[in-house]
Amino acid sequence: MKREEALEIVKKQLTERRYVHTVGVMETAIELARQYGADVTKAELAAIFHDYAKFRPIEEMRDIVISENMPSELLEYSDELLHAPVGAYLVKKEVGITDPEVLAAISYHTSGRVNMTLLDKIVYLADYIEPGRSFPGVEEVRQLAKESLDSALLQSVSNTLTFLIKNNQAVYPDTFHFYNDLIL
Ligand code: DGI
Ligand code: FE
Ligand code: FE
Ligand code: FE
Repeated sequence: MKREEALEIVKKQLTERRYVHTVGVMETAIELARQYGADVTKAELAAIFHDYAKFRPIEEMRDIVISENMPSELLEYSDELLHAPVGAYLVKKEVGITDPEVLAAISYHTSGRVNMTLLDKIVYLADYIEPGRSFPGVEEVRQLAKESLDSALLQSVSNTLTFLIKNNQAVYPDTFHFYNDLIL
């Protein structure tokens, strides 16, 4: 699928602000893929569709988790987690993207997981450091990304965990597993 076609499809699913974020993730993912030797076309496609389900009604996403036998644990944690695995499902069903590597990168872009592939890592990091992001500590992660993919990821997951704990939010097990995988 051509970039223009993919962007046109995703634009209809998003707010203007979220679309601008998506283009930032796309550009950043392409740069990171070139830098770290990942498949640039797959990185571009996964980045374009990573937030495809971001504005789906929560009830629709919860129903899909149940009907598609996704981990039922997902329903116990923040609703923010749902758009990643549900997005991968909907992108396959509604857009016809079938590449399992692309779908996995979409599915794990919010939580991470153990044994992240290079493509998973690139989409996760691009989502965190794209130029529109202004999290505390994001500039440090941008600098680390120039030197080491895993160092940048460790700093970004660590920032996310700190944020969740400060805000009294539960940590999804895959997020912890991703952190442990990077630090061990
Ligand atoms: O969709 P984006 O805003 O571009 O970014 P994202 O898909 O990385 O989602 C970020 C949100 O997900 C943010 O509000 C924090 C939340 N989140 C990430 N990991 C966890 C989490 N929330 C909980 N409760 N537990 C997690 O492990
Ligand atoms: Fe997201
Ligand atoms: Fe993220
Ligand atoms: Fe995003």
